[in-house]
Amino acid sequence: MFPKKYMTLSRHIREEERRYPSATGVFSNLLDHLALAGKLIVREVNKAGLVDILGLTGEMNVQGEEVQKLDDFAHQMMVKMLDHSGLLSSMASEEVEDIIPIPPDMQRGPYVLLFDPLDGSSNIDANVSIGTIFSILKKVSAGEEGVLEDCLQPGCRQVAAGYIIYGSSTMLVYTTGNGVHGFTLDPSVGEFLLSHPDIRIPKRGKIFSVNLGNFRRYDERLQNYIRYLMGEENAIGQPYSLRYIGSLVADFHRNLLYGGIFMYPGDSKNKNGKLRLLYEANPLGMVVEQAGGKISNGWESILEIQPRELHQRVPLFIGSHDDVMEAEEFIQGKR
Ligand code: AHM
Ligand code: MG
Repeated sequence: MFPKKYMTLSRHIREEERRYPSATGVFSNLLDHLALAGKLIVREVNKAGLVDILGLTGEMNVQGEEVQKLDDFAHQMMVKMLDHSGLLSSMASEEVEDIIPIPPDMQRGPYVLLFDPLDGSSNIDANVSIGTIFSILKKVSAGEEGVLEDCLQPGCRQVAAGYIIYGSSTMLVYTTGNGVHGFTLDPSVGEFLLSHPDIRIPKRGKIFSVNLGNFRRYDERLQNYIRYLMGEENAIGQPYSLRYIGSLVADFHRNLLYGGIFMYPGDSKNKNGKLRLLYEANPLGMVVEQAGGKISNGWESILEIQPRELHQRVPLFIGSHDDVMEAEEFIQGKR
């Protein structure tokens, strides 16, 4: 086998696919396209600090083109990279209201792609890590054209999911249901190289991540859980560390590697919290489960929820298995 340190993303996917005689190679192509979109997005993201030099969004740049907002740019880049891949029957993005059809003159394929093109984009100006999240489903409707029904499938039907994090380095983390693998972009050669094979999230962590500013809006059971985490009498015998970046991919990625729980609960103002079922919770849920962790809305696995609409929000508890289980026990009044 090729030495691990030189294992590129493409090669890894192809080697994985070779283990399944029925595999058609479609996945490899799809992930290649996503990786390329990620590289083009990070190229723009890295210029974000140069905004005063290159022009503010909405202004004309030196080439006489309007400078785009980065989340619009990321959205369009994903669409452009994927709509002519021949692999998809439709797409949906957090940035647009309706499903995105494949242009009439393009070939259609058996998959559906749901994505959040640039999650955490409000952090760009502060140079904080942000990311692109993706979820891949099989088309289930009859006919060539992808329809809403194809997008509104429960997360447990995802065939692949992952994210690209634009941080101190750029990483692509993905699963096709056979473990979770992380690749770091080597900018000098423009390749994602396997850096984190078979990621496993610790069974229990020492970190909790939540917007504590909303504490008074949480119901009593959730407040009790948070007090429990901050006390000495909890399962780890010391207060959990609070780590909250406010950028989901970055908060999730850290907790995936170090262990811990990320929460975006519902509260008295927003009953279902803020985060989206299809573009954020489901794909990260597949990743966390494949890494040995857990995802919940407090009552059940989010991956079992039948979505009703594209932009549905869901209370999110995700991370180390024992931590998410404990959160459920508090929320359900069992403790
Ligand atoms: P966005 O889709 O507008 O970028 O919002 C999503 C982000 C997540 O990355 C993050 O977890 C959350 O919003 C933070 O929200 P808050 O500032 O309410 O804590
Ligand atoms: Mg988002």
